[in-house]
Parts: sequence; C-alpha cells; structure tokens
Amino acid sequence: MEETRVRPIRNVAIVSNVGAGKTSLSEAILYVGGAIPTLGSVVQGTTVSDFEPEELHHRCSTSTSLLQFTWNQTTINLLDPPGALSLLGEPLAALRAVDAVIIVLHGSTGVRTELGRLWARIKELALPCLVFVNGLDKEGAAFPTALEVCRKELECVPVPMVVPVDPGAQMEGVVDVLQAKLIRSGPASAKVEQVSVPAHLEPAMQETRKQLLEAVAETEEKLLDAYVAQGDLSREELVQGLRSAVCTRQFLPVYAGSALRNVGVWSLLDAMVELLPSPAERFAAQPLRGTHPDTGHVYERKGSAQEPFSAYVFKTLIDPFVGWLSYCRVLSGIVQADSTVLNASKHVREKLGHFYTVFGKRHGAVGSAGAGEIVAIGKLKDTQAGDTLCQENEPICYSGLGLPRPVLSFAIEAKSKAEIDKVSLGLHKLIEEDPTLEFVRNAETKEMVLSGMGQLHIDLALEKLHRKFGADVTLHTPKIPYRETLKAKSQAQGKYKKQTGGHGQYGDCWLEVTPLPRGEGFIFENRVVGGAIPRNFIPAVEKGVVEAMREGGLSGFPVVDVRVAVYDGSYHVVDSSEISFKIAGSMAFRKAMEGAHPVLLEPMMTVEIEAPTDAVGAVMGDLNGRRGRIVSVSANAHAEQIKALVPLAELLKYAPVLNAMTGGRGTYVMDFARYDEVPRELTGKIIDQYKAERHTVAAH
Ligand SMILES: Nc1nc2c(ncn2[C@@H]2O[C@H](COP(=O)(O)OP(=O)(O)O)[C@@H](O)[C@H]2O)c(=O)[nH]1
Ligand SMILES: [Mg+2]
Repeated sequence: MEETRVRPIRNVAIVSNVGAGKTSLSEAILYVGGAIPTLGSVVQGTTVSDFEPEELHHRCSTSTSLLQFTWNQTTINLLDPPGALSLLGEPLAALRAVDAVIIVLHGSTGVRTELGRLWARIKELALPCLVFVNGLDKEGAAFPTALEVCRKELECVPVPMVVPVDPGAQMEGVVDVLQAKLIRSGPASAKVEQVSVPAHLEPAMQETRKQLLEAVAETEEKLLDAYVAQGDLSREELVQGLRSAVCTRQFLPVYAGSALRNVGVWSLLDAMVELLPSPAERFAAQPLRGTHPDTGHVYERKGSAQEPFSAYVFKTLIDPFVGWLSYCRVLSGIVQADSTVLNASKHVREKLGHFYTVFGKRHGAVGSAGAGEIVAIGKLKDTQAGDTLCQENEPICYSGLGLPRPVLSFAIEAKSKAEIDKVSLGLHKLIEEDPTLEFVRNAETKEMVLSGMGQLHIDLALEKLHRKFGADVTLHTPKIPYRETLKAKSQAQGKYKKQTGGHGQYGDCWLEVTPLPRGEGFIFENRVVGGAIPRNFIPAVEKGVVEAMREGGLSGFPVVDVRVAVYDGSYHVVDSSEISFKIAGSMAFRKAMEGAHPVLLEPMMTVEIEAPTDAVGAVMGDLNGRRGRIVSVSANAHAEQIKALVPLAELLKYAPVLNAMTGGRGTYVMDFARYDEVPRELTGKIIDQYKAERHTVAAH
C-alpha cells in the first residue's frame, strides 16, 4: 500500500561534527547514484552541495543543501547541512524535514558538542539512523574506535554492516555483509564491482555476519525461532528484521569507507533504500501530532496523501534566480502550485507561488506535491522557517523549530551614513532567512545590535550583507543592559504644587518601596484609606512611578524588583489632576529610592564550555578571572564540559580567547540566567562611565 501514486521516497539528513565529510559523502552518494557524472571535491569547490560564495570561500558548508535524485526507482531527498556549532540552527531545522538520519563519524574524534546536541534532538524526534564511518583512507582512522563511539557516546548498539578492506591511502573496497560480496569501487568510476569474498576475508565476514544474525534474531521472537531452527536467516528475513529494528531505533547499522575515494558508499546508498523507512512507514510507527491553532485540540496525522494537506516549512532563503523560496516538507495530503492555504502558525492566508525540485543550486518546476515530498515554494509573503502550512478548513499547527538562542552580540555601525538604510534593510532580510540570527535596535542603549551563535555565524552574516546588499559595517562591543534595584525598605513623600494664578496643580502622595525577590519585576499596591487620595488618581500615581522606574537614580538604567505601595497623601478639590499626581508619584519614587540603598544589577549568563582535557585548567583559571562561578564539570572520552555562571560584561570578547586557549578546539554556548548584584568595587566605575556617556550625548 506504500505510495502507490508516486515513487517511494526517502528523506534523509546527513549530520556530524564539522569537517567529518558530510558534503563529500553527499557528493559520493550522488556520484554512485548516477546523479552526477564526476565526483566533485570540497577542497576544489566543485561539489553540488557547497555552491554559495561563502561556502566556496570558507571551503565548508554554511547552509543546508537539498539534493533530490532518483535511485532504484526511489526518490531520495538528501539534506546536507553545515556542521559548525555556530550554524547548528541549520541541521536542527533539517531534522524536521526528514524521516531518517545518516551520522558520519570520522577518525578517532568522538561526539563533539555539535553532534551531541544534534543527537539529543534526533532522540527526541525518534529518527531512525544509519552510521557511516568516513575517512578510512587516512592514517589513524579506525573502524573499531568508531564502533566504540556508538556504544559509549551515542549509547546505542552498533551493528557493523561491512568489513573495511585494507584501510589506508589505497583503500578500494569493503565486504558487504548483507550481500556477502566484496564491493570494489574508486573515485574514477561510479560503477562498483561485486566479487566473491576472498578466502582471507572470509573469517572476518563470518564473524561480522554472526553478530548481525544474533542482533537481528534478538529483535523478534519469530526471527529468533527461525535462527535457532536453521542456524541462519535468509536475506529477506535479515532485511525485514533490520528494517524494523532501525525504524524502532533498536540498533545502529554501521557502514564504513571513504567519501573522498568513493569506497563503501554504494552499500550505504543501498541501505538508505532498503533499511530506512518511507514517510508512510515512519508515521505508521509514530503518528504526527499537531494542534488546532485556535482551540489547541491535539490532532494526529498518519502522513498519507488522502488526509487534508499540511506541510512544515524548515528553511527559507533568497535565491538569486527564483527569489524567495520556502523549503517545505509535505506531511499530509496533496497541494497544487499557485493554490491558497493557511499559515496556521501566523494565522494568515498564503497564496503559494511556483513549486520547484532542488538539486543544489538547480531548480526544476513541478505542479504539485504530496505527502512525504520535499518541495521549494516560491513567493510566500508571511511565512518563515518553523511555520505550518495547511488546508484552510482543516487547520493544524506543528511545533516550532526549537532553535537555540544567539550567544554572541555586537553593536554595529554602518561604515558610512549613506549605508545605514542598506544595513538595516539587508540585516532584516538576513534574519528572515536565518532564525538564529537576531538584529534589534536596543531602545535602552540606542545601539543596533546583531547577535548570532558564534563568531563564524556573525562573520558569514556580514559577508552576505556585503555580497547581497553592498553594505559594510564595523563591529563594537555592545553596552551591557544593567539594572537598578534596592536593598532596603524606604518611604518618601512626593508633593507637586503650583498654585500661582489661574488653574493650579496639586498632587501629594506618600510611597513605600520594598525590595522584591530577584526576577519578580514590579508590584504596585494601593493602601490608601479614608480617601486621602481619591481613587481615580491612584492609577496616575502608578504611572508616575512606572515612568520614574525607567531611569534609576544611580546610573539611569531601569529599576526592577520593587514593590511600591501608596499609603497616604492629600489632594485639592480644584487643582488636583491626573498629571499632578503622576508627577508627585515620580517625585516620591525617586526620593524613596535614594533612601532604599540602591544597587546596580548585571546580567549573568549560564555558560557551557566544552574544552579538550589538556586545556581545562587554563579555561577554569580564566573563568575565575572573569568573576565566573563554576557550577559543574563533567567529562566524556575526549573533552570536558564546564558549566559556569559568568557576568555578561566579562564575556563580550570570550570567543577569540577560548579559541586561543584551546587551540581552536573549545566551544561554548551561553544563555541568560538572571540578574545579580554588581560587586561594590566595580559599581562606582560603571556609574561614572555611564554618567560621562550621558553627558556627552546630552552635550551633542
Ligand atoms: N582523506 C579523506 N578526507 C576526506 C574524506 N571525506 C572528506 N574529507 C575531507 O575533509 C574535509 C571536510 O570535508 P567536508 O565534506 O566538507 O565535511 P563536512 O563539513 O562534514 O561537510 C575536506 O577537506 C574533505 O576533502 C575522506 O573520506 N577521506
Ligand atoms: Mg559540509
């Protein structure tokens, strides 16, 4: 019953640590799959997948490529995202479009932070996986080490599917255990040669095959019975057992070879079709869940073409030739190009433009797309990555992309006044393409602030800004958004009186300010009894307080975490007005704060650093120097994770420092944790600095 209308489909993303060979492997898959005539190379900038100018310049992927091709009557949608930690939004989004994943392991490197994070998401999404151990043509790359990584770091049961033959620079084959054949191949031809297994490789193959048989037999009683009875399983039984074990994530079939030399790739490609689930099979095992955008009612979809149309947008980009494109994974139903649908995430109707298939930078027009397919749609006005599109009368909304927050911020300034508009326009376009990039004008510090996931991410954004919009900027350290609060209870009066001639002004109130626990913000209370201030003026007092809170008396930063109670006052029947009580409220608040032992608060960040073991001492020492508090340290086979609480002010230029301390092997992510009091010895300096700045601004 599987996809009778169209060809079978496999949607697969390739993920790994940066530089493990995803793009090279994608290229080799296309080559073996007959989609390209020659094997391109990342180093020469000739792969189908890495084509953007930034990718060619950096010689690494910076954006997810979609590679659609056909093999064995199966449509394969291969996604090749970048691996760098600061571009993690791309693979995280790609995972939402696929039904299975190929994990590339390389050399003796274990699971680094970026793959660790992806692995966590893969588990959440319960995506079936295959592993490809790449680079076996290189010195020091060992297959057993990779199996150990699967066991220890991915905490999975690896099942080797091949026996690598003569790993090293001249490697030209693997023994495919399922085929019981030696598969010979090389970079000069897309054809593989299947020959019988030479006698000296027979014991290794039998040993691997035995492991496979036992693993498969254990997954199902029927298979176990057959194995016990015959001492063997047929190829059909093996494939059937493997398929269901992969689909339910019971174990990880492990392939191996060299993407660069086109070795072992054919077996992997075969497995993509034979062992990975089709979209329908995946959703039969775990139905899709979405909610009604208005009622929140939960609905399930089985991912069939007969259901109402729904699709998930996992990437948007501006293509130089076709314009705005939204990459969509159709999850249910069928949709025609140029029809009108609902964007359930944004509650707006969208008129769909043309539909395209995508092969790297090449596009082909198609008229419709059905469940399981991936299609690029032109001209969507309000749709962003993470949105759900659906049939208007059957609305459903799937969960958002769940992307990490930016960690690194810069204040940016246009190189020339004439470029300010270009910068602003360009950056707004770039953030529409990339949900992990943030661009805001900070009302408090009056700066334009660009935030990203790391230095590479910011650099790439600026390169694109230059290339696509012809605008250049300079980067500065952004100002810190400090806050003020109080440490003691205090009371004060605010009396505003102007009663000379004509209609006068009269407002008078007594306020009590009390510290609130950190993060509680602001509470206003009316404790006036006996009509000392008429009820209708109380909101005006509150307004005055709120206005005064915007600029604290110490440094001009907003006041937070304060309970303000108005408890007494007086009024004048004629002269009292809202405005006079508002002014009185502001005056009383400022005075009360003076007596309340005001202090400065600074933003504290939770920082998670991963550093190679030999650099951990240096990293921890440096964190101490940054007023950081270590929260925990934990280790895996290759690196240690340090979790610390550090003031944002000490982290503004952390990325290059960590790089230098760890020889480029350290990575970190950070997130806002809370506001903490600035140590007294630093407070004076910060206050002086901001007062001086305010003076200069005022003088201009
Ligand atoms: N020796 C060798 N080098 C490889 C292999 N696969 C990839 N590389 C090289 O490793 C580098 C990173 O490869 P790339 O495919 O861009 O990795 P990605 O970041 O995972 O996409 C490039 O210089 C490739 O030429 C391989 O199987 N053997
Ligand atoms: Mg790549």
